[in-house]
Amino acid sequence: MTRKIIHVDMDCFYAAVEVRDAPELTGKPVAVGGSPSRRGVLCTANYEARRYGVRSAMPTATALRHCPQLIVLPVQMAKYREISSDIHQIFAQYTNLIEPLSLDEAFLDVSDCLEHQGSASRIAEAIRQEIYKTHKITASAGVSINKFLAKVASDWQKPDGLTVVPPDNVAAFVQDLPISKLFGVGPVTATRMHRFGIRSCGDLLNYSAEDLQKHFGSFGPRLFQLARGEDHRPVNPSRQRKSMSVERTFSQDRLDLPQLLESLPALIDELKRRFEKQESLQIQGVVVKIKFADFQQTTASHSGRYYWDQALLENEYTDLIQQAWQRQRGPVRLLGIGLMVQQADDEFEQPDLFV
Ligand code: TTP
Ligand code: MG
Repeated sequence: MTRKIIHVDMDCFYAAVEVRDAPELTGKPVAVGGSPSRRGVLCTANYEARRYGVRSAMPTATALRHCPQLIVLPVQMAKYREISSDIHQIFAQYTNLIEPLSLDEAFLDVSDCLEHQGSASRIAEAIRQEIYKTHKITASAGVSINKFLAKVASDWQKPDGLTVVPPDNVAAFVQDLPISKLFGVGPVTATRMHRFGIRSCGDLLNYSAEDLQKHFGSFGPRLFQLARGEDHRPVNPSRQRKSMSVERTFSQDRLDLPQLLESLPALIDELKRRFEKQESLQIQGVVVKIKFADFQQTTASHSGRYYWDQALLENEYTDLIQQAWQRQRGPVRLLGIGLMVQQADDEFEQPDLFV
């Protein structure tokens, strides 16, 4: 049966929220991120700022060279998280099959949804309108028969766009699609493909699955499918993320919160070394673990995408440690901090066993 998949992605999410809350900034280049004096990086920038070449993950100092009048606002994760969970509630009016990818992005499988006579395009439009009505920020959405096409489509007419790729348009849509739009094709793979003269999915159609496997290894069969607009991955509401963590058992229990927090910078340094050893890891969340002197253990976590920004992560961990510590307020024997991570092209490492 043909599925109906929607991908919703908020437009310059953090920046949009900040401009909404400070209307005098409307029309000005605005970014959200760490301060240049603390070697911070930008989480995102609005579309006005992007015109100057300002990009996500760019060091704030560099961004200010591109655009000296750029207004850089601090990150307010708690605020974005709250809006994100409200938006999730809007999705939940239409389906339970929701796979959040980050605070501002999710896949929805609306194949069985009866609202709007089951029209996925009208459901997507209703969701976009509802988000705008309640939060005064815009979302873009893509609608198609699978996750790959829905995701590419949501990006097609950003910001504030809706793009629908119906089943009979799939072949034409992928024909001219640049290979850089495929999950798992980063700059390195793209350059290799360009050397073969492969620029669009249409160019890939000339290669057999065996050829692609020979040239691109285990990714080959995926390429073969993607070039044909095929993607069988289900929308998975409970996708597990891998984690990476470091912990420390104290030789003497930490008696109060300030004492406990003293050990945070060293743990963050250690985590950073671990994180930087692996290439192209995306951070999907942060987590802390506390073991009290009586061996009771508790954890607290925040999900959401992060770039490695020391000051921001320090804030997040401090917040979580406070949260977790409040539960028992006693001496602590162990503190652990971790990241939920995903390989940038991990999308496809998902076992196809579910299919
Ligand atoms: P994106 O959807 O990637 O970006 P965006 O919403 O800012 O812009 P676009 O209009 O192109 O969709 O990410 C959503 C938010 O998550 C973004 O506002 C900032 C944050 N973010 C990080 O902090 N780190 C990351 O690695 C990514 C990808 C996003
Ligand atoms: Mg977005």
